[in-house]
Amino acid sequence: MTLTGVIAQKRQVVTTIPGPKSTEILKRRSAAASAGLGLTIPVVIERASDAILIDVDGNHIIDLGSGIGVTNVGNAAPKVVENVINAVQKMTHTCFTVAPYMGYIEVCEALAKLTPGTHHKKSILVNSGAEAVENAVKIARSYTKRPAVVVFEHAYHGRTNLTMALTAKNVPYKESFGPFANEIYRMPMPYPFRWIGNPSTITEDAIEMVISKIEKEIGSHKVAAILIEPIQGEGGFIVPPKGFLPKLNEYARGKGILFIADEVQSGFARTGNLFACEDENVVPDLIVTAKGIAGGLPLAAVTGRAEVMDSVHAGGLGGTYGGNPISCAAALGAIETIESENLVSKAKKIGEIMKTRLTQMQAKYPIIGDVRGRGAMMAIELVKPGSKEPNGEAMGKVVKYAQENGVLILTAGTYGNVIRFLPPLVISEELLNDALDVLEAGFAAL
Ligand code: PLZ
Repeated sequence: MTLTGVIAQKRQVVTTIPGPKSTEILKRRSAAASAGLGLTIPVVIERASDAILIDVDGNHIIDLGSGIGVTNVGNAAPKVVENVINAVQKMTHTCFTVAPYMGYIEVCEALAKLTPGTHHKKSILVNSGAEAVENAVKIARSYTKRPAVVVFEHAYHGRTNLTMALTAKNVPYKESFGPFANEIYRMPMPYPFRWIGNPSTITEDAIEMVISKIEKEIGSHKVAAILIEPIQGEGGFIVPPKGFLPKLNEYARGKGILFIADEVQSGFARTGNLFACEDENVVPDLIVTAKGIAGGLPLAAVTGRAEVMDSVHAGGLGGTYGGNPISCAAALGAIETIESENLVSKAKKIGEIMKTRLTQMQAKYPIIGDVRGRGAMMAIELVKPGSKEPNGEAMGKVVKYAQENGVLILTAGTYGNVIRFLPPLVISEELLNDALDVLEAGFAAL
């Protein structure tokens, strides 16, 4: 496949970062685009392929963020590009609820096959993770005829009004944007690194706390859904302790509460399984997917038990662009690539390399308090040495060092002190190790 042209998968820094051209264009960005938009790396990207981003000054930057966990199959993956070109030449839009087309149906069929559980499943397709989460809540309320939704500390579910209410962190996501939707109840999250109780009984203790709060403070008969990220993303790649998700799922089932897995960030081969839930054989009633589903085109989905998905009255679900034909074609290309390139096992391998190297760095640099994650969804939490006090300042310096040396890394965490890694799953071991060398040099330079 040469549709996108081959870009050498090699880091190359040819100017200061940002270079002169980026600096000029960023002035236009400041003048034209809202100051409310964040900025991770001050460069302007002109081209990209696989795990390399090329800026307008010709710097080749290693991408360890995948556009926040989106380009799992690599940037401009050949099969995605080919499918998009073919699709856009056939039609641009009809609106699936006005006049349907094949791609949407094929994506729903693929989701039914790929998501956990062998029961009959159906899907709806929408445009963003937040929109999918909102729809999952609508569907759960419609099916159960109950109002309440249970969410967790450190959760991130989106920036729309309902999903802001579901999201935990105030700044930057919620500050000054209220009032928020009601009937949302936040539960303690077992965050192993920061758990104040006995670490050996964290699962049992956390489950007991959550169940007690649901029963005493809400009433389980009023709860439509328990919504959780199987590995929390923006909250700092918090991996719940073993047993927590299965026990939560079991409790929900016993009470007629729907278990909704938000796999927007953890899904599509990211964690070394197709979905993070599979690690403990958890079968959610509804699963929310986005990001990695379509290799960079906007698409998201809610997939779930047919009787739940069908409980909504006809016309109750929809949207102008949801499941746009171009995005569906991209998704089919991405899914094909995940299978043909064995990206599930590549994610596992990336996880092994990262875990080994990050643990070695932790032994050398005591500001790395914790190394955690699964597969190609790994993170380190930075602290003041000898304590668990968050060290956002060191995080900022390491990230800046990496950027200036041609490596894009993302941050996360309720306390603003987590460096997270979400490399494209097609990244070569050589490129990954080069990026980790830069990271290590960043720690040495502190
Ligand atoms: N659920 C678990 O990770 C998106 C947000 C980036 P959208 N996370 C990245 C930012 O700063 O806005 C996310 C997620 C989980 C839902 C969402 C929301 O997905 O496609 O951004 O709406």
